[in-house]
Amino acid sequence: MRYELYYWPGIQGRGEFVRLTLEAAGADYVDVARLPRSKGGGIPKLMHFMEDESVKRPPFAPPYLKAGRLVVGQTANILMFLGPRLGLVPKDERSRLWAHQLQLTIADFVVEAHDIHHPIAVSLYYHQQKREARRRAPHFTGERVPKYLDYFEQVLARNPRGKGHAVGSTASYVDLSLFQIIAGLRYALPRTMKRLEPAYPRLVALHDRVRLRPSITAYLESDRRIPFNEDGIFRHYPELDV
Ligand SMILES: N[C@@H](CCC(=O)N[C@@H](CS)C(=O)NCC(=O)O)C(=O)O
Repeated sequence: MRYELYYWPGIQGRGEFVRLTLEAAGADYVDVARLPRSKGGGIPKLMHFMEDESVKRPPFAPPYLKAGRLVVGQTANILMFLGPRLGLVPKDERSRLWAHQLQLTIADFVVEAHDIHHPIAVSLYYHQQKREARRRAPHFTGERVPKYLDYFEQVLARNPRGKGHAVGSTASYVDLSLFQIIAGLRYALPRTMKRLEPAYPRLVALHDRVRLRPSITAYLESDRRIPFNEDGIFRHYPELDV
C-alpha cells in the first residue's frame, strides 16, 4: 500500500503526527503537496479533495490520508486507521480505544498550543492579535501546559505494562505524538520548558527514546522533516514564553 498524505507543504503542523507514524513504520508514502506540480503535487492537489464537488466525503481540513480509494481526515482518526496497519498500536480493542482517547487529548492540547498565538481568530495574523496573545500566554504556560504534561506523565507512570510507553508494552503512535509535543514545546517555549521539564522525567525519557529510534533519527535528519517555523502550530515568540 502506498499512502498519500495531504498536508500544508511548509509546516510540520498537525501533519507531523501522521508523518512521524508513517516514518516510524517505514511505510511507503508520498507527501503529496510537497511534490512539485510537474509531479502531480502542490496546493491545487491538496485543495481538490476539500473543494471538488465530485468528492462525496470531503475532509474539512488537512491533514488527510488517502489509502487506495479511502480518504480519511482528522489527525486522530488517521492515526486510529494507520495504527493497527503499521503495528503502532496494540491489537486489542481496549488498548486501541485508550490510544485514541489519548490522541484526542493531544488534539485538544494542540488547539490550545495554536491558540496562544491566535487567541482571537485563525484568519488574523499574529501581529493583529498580539496584545490578546500576551494576555493569554501566562495562562497557557502557567496553567495549561503543566496540567496536560502532569496528565501525560501520570499516564506513563500508571501504565501497568510499564517500560515507558503510553499504551501497553510496545511503541505506539501515541508515543510518537508525545515526542512531537515535547519537541514542539521546547522549540516554542524554551524558558518555560527549562522550568517545567524536571517534573516530567518519564515524558523526557520517552522523547529521547523516540528520537533515537533509527527510523525517526533518519527522518529528523532528512529534508522530509520540515524545520519548526513561525507559520506552524509551535511558534517561537519570546514575548509569549513567560
Ligand atoms: N481537528 C482537525 C483540525 C484540522 C485543522 O485545523 N487543520 C488546519 C491545519 S493544522 C487547517 O488547515 N485548518 C483550516 C481551517 O480550520 O479553516 C485535526 O486534528 O486534524
